[in-house]
Amino acid sequence: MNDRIKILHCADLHIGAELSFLKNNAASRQAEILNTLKKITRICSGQGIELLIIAGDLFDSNHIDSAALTEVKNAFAAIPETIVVISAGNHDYFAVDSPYSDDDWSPNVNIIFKKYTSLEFPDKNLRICGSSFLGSYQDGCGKAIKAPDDNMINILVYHGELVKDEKTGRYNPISVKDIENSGFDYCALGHFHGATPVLKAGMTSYAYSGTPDGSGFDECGKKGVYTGYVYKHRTELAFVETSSRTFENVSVDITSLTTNSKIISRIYDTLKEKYGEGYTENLYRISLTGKTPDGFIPAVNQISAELEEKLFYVKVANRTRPDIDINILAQDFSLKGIFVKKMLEKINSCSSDDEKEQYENALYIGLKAFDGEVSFYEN
Ligand SMILES: [Mn+2]
Repeated sequence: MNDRIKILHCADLHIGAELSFLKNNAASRQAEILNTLKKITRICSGQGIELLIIAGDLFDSNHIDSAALTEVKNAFAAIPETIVVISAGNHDYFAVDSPYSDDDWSPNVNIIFKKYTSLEFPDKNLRICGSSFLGSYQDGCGKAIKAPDDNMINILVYHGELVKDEKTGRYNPISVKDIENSGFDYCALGHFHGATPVLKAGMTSYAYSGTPDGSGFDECGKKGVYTGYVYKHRTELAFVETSSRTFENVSVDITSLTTNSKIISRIYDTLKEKYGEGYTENLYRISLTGKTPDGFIPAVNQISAELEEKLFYVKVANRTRPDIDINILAQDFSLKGIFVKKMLEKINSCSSDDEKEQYENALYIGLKAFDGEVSFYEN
């Protein structure tokens, strides 16, 4: 009898997301994300994965381009030995007009089309319970999340938010208590795009695999999937990177640099050091920080344009401060002095860091205005 099952757990690929912020690169990034699914199915065939779990939001919506949909179906049809289980997430929730209602998915594909249901694969000694979204929001499954107490390997495939108290979430909430009481051997979770380690509550292991390939600057760093074995009451799973390139927020201190070309070299040096030889392939949001000599403003548009010749995607923002003593300025009996004094009062009464940063920006842009140097697109 099978005492373990070899799985690959992924979720939240969001195939078909528009990614319009990437402008000219949006279409190629969409193609890369589709390609990452093929990479995943190649891992399945190459490593003899018995069960491929997709824990929701495979698609970004139910209106998926038919060519992309065909490619997805073909990718699963190409791994007939692997059982594929797909749950529908809040983005690709199950409905009569969703791609999951099509009747031409290959026989190895099992789509969960209920809020909660179970599937059995007796020859693998495997039971899978799954939960799919039937709309954009969904109450949790609570006490229904329960595996029979038997010798089968019991796996839960669940798209939803992990919460402290299941009454608080709108996205099919599940609590650690629910997991602890569930009796499953592994809970494969989807919805949060950052991977968690494989955690344990009671006898049940659980993890978010996160998205296999990022699609925004809120999803920085390496992305991937979990692969390995699920046994009765334990797992042996490892995180495998699948991202084709990464999103990175990077701060570059340009204190004491006074030309745009020196700033550009500093940026390249920083990226090379942090991300190694392949650094040009990533997507960067770069913040210039530090103090600049009074009167010098880095030309972010020019810097961006030059960086774009080498980097796949880059956006540069100026967060530097002029190297001036603001408290001395505030004592000045001039309109400028009064402005600085008033702004410092505002800054000191701010209740949050975000608010403080906004007023600080206003202060420095205001100071530049006194010198007549503010351009329309100040950032
Ligand atoms: Mn989701």
